[in-house]
This record gives sequence, C-alpha cells and structure tokens, in this order.
Amino acid sequence: FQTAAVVDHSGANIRIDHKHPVKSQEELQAGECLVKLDCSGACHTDLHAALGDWPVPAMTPLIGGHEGVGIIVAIGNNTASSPVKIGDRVGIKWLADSCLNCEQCKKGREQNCPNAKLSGYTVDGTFQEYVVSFVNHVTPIPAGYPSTEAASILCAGVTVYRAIKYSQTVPGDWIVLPGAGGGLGHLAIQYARVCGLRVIAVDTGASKKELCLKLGAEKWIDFMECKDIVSEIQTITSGGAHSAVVTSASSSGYEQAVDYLRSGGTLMAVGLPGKSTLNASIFFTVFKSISILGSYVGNRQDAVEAISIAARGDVKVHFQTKPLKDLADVYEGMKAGTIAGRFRSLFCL
Ligand code: 8ID
Ligand code: ZN
Repeated sequence: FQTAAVVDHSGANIRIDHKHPVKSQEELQAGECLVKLDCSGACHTDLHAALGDWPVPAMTPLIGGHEGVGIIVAIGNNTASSPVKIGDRVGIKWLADSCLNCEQCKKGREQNCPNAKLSGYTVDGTFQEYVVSFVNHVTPIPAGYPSTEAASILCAGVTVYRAIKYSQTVPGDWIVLPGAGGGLGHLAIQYARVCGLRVIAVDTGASKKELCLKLGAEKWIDFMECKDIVSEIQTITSGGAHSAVVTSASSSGYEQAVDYLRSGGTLMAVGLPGKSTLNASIFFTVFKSISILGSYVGNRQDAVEAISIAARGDVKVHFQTKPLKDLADVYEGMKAGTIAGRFRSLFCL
C-alpha cells in the first residue's frame, strides 16, 4: 500500500488515501514501468482536472500530477525493448504515452496522438508514491541534476520551451509574456533569455515583479495597474513585439496580443482557460500578417532539450516543498493567484 491524493469526482475535495494499492510486477502490462517517485510538482492543469472545468473530461476517481521524478523499480513482463532499465532515474510528463506509429506521432506531434495517455488526466498521475508509466515516454534525468529541480521542467519547462522554440523569433527580438510570474511564466522568462530574446513580463503584484526582473525580464507591466498595455508595449518595442507567449490561466492575458504585436508577429497560445474564445480582430490579424498558434506541451525530444538546458544551470525552477496532504491548500493558492503563482509547489514523496 502507498499514500495517494485522490479526487473521487469532478469538483470533489481531495482525499488522502493511505491505503492505495501499488501494482505488482505481474499486474504491469508490457511497455509499462513502475516508478518510485522522489517528488512531484503541481501544475495549474491539475487544478483544472480536479475541478473538471475543461471541455475534455478527466477520468474519475483521479490521481492528478504530471511533473514527477523518481526511480524505475519494475518493468512489465514481455516488454519487447526498452530505452530505460530498472534503477534509472526518469521524469513523468503530461504525455504519459502515445502509439508512436500514427501520422501525428511520426510527424513528431506525439502529444496529438489520438491514443495519447495523459498523466493525471486519463491515467493516474504523480500525486502518489508509486506511479505506473511507460518505458517509451519517460524522460531520462541527467546524473547529478536534483529531482526537485527537474520536476517542474517536465510540464511547465517543456511547455514554454517548445512554445518559444516555435515562436518564430530570433535573438534580439522582443517577446511578451503575460502570466510571467506564474509556474510556466517564470520559466518562460529564463528560456527566452537562453534564446537571446528581450522579455517584457506581464503579471501583477510586487513580489512577481521582483521575481520577473530578477530572472531577466527587461521590462515589467502590471496588468492590474497599467491603463493601456498596448501602447505601453508599442512604446517599449518601438512598434510592437515580435511574439507573445500567453501562459495566463484566464482569457484576459490573450486580449490585446494581436494589437501589441508588430506585423509578422506570432501569438503562441499556451494558457488553457476552458470555456473562453479568443477575441482577436480578424482584419488586423490579416492586415498585419499575424500568426496565431496553439502550443501543447512537448514531445519526447522537447523534454530532453528542456531538461538539458535546465540541468546545465541556465533555467531554475522556483519552488516550495510541501507534504502531499497540503495539496488542497495549493489549489486554493492557485485559484487566488498567490502561492503557486510565485513558486511552483513540489511534493516530496
Ligand atoms: O501545453 C500547454 N499549453 C499547457 C501546459 C501546462 C499548463 C498549458 N498549461 C496551462 C494551465 O492549464 C493553465 O491554464 O497554462 C496555464 C498556466 O499554468 P501555470 O503557470 O501552472 O499557472 P499559474 O502558476 O497559476 O500562473 C498563471 C499566472 O497568470 C497570471 C497570474 O497572476 C499567474 O501568475 N495572470 C492571470 I490568471 N491573468 C493575467 C493577465 N490578464 C495574468 N498575467 C497577465 N495578464
Ligand atoms: Zn502541467
């Protein structure tokens, strides 16, 4: 038996189950591995899953979590070939598994595989001591890189790394990051700096301002205080930003992006408010040759690259550690936009 944080139905309070079963060697399917977790990050997506506020439903009862790092302690019998072995330290990301044979997988868009399995959403995730994952999709963690540092790279880091990679920017360009003080956003600042971009951080509050500027943002805009974000950004950038990577969990972060991008600019949609539509001027999207792209986590290679950059010390997760029993408090903090906005919460297991 083990301890797990269970949500029995959408919107239910978290139940800490100290007698949750652990799969035995015989119960593991071919291709599955059992990972004894060191720690797991908590992402705003886990809150969406617990609340059931997305148009694609999560399974219930649900064990959330998709930023786990731990050691492989068993591999399913009859696993034909495995890129990892027992004793390896690996990461578990949102994309737990994909078929690797469909058109999407073969094009490198594994996250869009019609048979994708999602950790903490369609299969049990990392808010438990032992998680069942999949040998082909776990991410090897470089020796010497602490699990606590690596955990939140597996969702927040990979996601913003890929979004910046496909943002059609080159070194020296201006990038706007609405949500910059959040879990995804504070990593986006750092990956953007690694790519040689000039960062305008948009979020709210003195502590997020301090964090964003410390992490390398050149300019700060408080979206609660600034009266005209569009003209402010146009002034700073002398005519508009080259890209915006929006990681706010509400639709408001998206609202002015088409207006403050310069011609040829790219809006990368990352934050996932479940029920909002994107309100953008069709005329100016065309007239300014704006690209609007959705960016959804990352594939196996994106994960390897994002981890490698962070393991070399160029990107650091700001986190606070908590016991798993405090998960409910973390969700409250996320709803209020306080705790998790500034520090990724991490459960050591
Ligand atoms: O693959 C993906 N696209 C992906 C992967 C992982 C997470 C998408 N997400 C989604 C989550 O589901 C969530 O909707 O990204 C969103 C952000 O996740 P997070 O970074 O884990 O959330 P957070 O730590 O709460 O940070 C959100 C920040 O947005 C700010 C808040 O102050 C907070 O710092 N914010 C908000 I809410 N409205 C804003 C606005 N109008 C804003 N910042 C600027 N302008
Ligand atoms: Zn996530």
